[in-house]
Amino acid sequence: MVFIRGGKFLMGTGEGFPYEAPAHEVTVESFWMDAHEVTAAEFAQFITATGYVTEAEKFGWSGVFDLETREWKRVDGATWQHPHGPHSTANNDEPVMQVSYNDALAYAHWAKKRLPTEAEWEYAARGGLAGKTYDWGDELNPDGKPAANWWQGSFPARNTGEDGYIGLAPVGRFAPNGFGLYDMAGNVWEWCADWFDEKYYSKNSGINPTGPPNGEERVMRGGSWMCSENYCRGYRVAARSHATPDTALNNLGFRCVRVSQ
Ligand SMILES: [Ca+2]
Repeated sequence: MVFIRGGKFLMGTGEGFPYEAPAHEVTVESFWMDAHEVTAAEFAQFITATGYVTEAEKFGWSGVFDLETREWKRVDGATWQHPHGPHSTANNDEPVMQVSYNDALAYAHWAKKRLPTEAEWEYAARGGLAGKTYDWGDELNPDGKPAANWWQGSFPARNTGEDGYIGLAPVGRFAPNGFGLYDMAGNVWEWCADWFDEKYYSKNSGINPTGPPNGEERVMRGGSWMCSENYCRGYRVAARSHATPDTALNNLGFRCVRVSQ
């Protein structure tokens, strides 16, 4: 885990989607954060230790974006072990996917950690840079090269894989941000603890905000290998997304935090 020294920062932006505004001052306390997304190997340890059954396994199906047909599908037998469908196998060093918010909470509890608040997540993702579009700066392709695993080309028709990955990447293949955190942009979306409310930024107190008291969907941050310039641009550091707590997909994972190492 990486120590994130608390501080004050400008959360959100007025330059993205309306629910990313207004940019507002937020203070967070110090915490430790997983340097990379929870991997399939780490999740397997949790399953072995506890016998936990994920929601996708209980439902018998999950959401899969099919790279062949370029569309989202409901796929029977898609689980954390078979993230793209029953004929696929999770690689140990890839982020675990097909885990719901509830599954992520169960893992965090077992690991004696918790999910980051949305404010902690964005503070950590900014890596000490202020007011930048990406966690590495303002240029989409610094030095002419993609700095994270996202979708180059027009989603969903064309995927050039200029970053080296048509689909998912193992964790830690791109340079870390200023705090030493890997893949805060792209690869897989990451669950945050908060309920999602698109108007929350104009309501929160600015001191260790923990999100709205209730809601229907949870926050996801960071974007994924499916995010492109013509679509959600979810790899921007202020980008927000959301899903119901039982949602599991093959571009959605998580990482954990805790107050002390
Ligand atoms: Ca890619």
